[in-house]
Formats: sequence, C-alpha cells, structure tokens
Amino acid sequence: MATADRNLDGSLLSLAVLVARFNEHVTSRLLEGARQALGRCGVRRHDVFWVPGSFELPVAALQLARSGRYDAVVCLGAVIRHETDHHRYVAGQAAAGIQRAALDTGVPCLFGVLTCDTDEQALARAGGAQGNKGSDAVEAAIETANLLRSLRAE
Ligand code: INI
Repeated sequence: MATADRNLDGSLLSLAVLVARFNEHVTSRLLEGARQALGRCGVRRHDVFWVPGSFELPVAALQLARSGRYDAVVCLGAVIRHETDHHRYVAGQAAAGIQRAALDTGVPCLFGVLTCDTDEQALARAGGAQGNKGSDAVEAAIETANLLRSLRAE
C-alpha cells in the first residue's frame, strides 16, 4: 500500500519545545531525540522551555501557541504509573489540555508524552529499543505545520 509523502523540511519553521522536568531521566532523553530530529530536518529556529510536570504542559503550550512566534509547540513528558492513580489524572489532563491549546489557537501542539507502566517501558521509548517519542513528536510537528502552511497558501 502506498503512503503519502511526508514533508519533513523544517527550513521555514520555528518550533517551541516544552519539556516536563518530572521523570527527567526520561524526558532529557526525549529532548535529546527531539534535538536530533530538529537538526536532521533543518528547523530554522527552536527554543526549549521547561515546566515542573506534564500537568503544567497545557498552560505553557497555550501561551507559546498564542505568542505568534512558533509554527508548532512540541510537548514532551513522561507519565509513569506509581502506587496511586495520580498518574491517570496527570496523563488525561495533559492530553486534553494540549489538544485544547492546539484547537483554541490553530497552532499544532504535539503530544510527546509517554504514558507507561514502568521505567523500563518509558526508557525503551526514549531512545531505546522502541525508538524515541521526542523525535517522532518533532517530525509530526513539522509535517503538520507544513500542511497548515500549504493549506493557508491555497
Ligand atoms: N508528572 C509527570 O510529568 N509524570 C508523572 O508520572 C507524574 N506523576 O506520576 O505524579 C507527574 N506528576 C506531577 C504533575 O505533573 C504536576 O507537576 C504536579 O501535580 C503539580 O501540579
């Protein structure tokens, strides 16, 4: 089955990368993957910002998206299950809030937040055997921002 080509040329784009410090041993690896993808795709400009945890990603994403400075906001976080169900609320609100920031502003806000049962699962998806969700989120941001640019130009 043929798949449509992805436009991963970042040379006209300015991106914000927002990183949650909670579970930093994982999120720093997501950021590393994001930086590699930014370089590979030739992104013109990017700025990195940190928030305390994934729960704070939406409010910061909304402000960055509203600023008019960025074509997309890439949100990176790692929600890992602990003994209580706290993680459920954090992950659910992060997902809903990031999507709301995107829909309220029309600026793509990407969900590069891992939601895992264990540290091992998270590390496997942060540059381990299962790839790097940070790189994936940057590529998705570039593809979506380029699509929106081309739709505006029509
Ligand atoms: N934040 C995360 O990014 N990941 C988690 O796994 C997590 N857990 O499980 O507690 C987490 N909690 C902190 C949360 O994001 C907020 O920073 C905190 O609740 C203050 O609002």
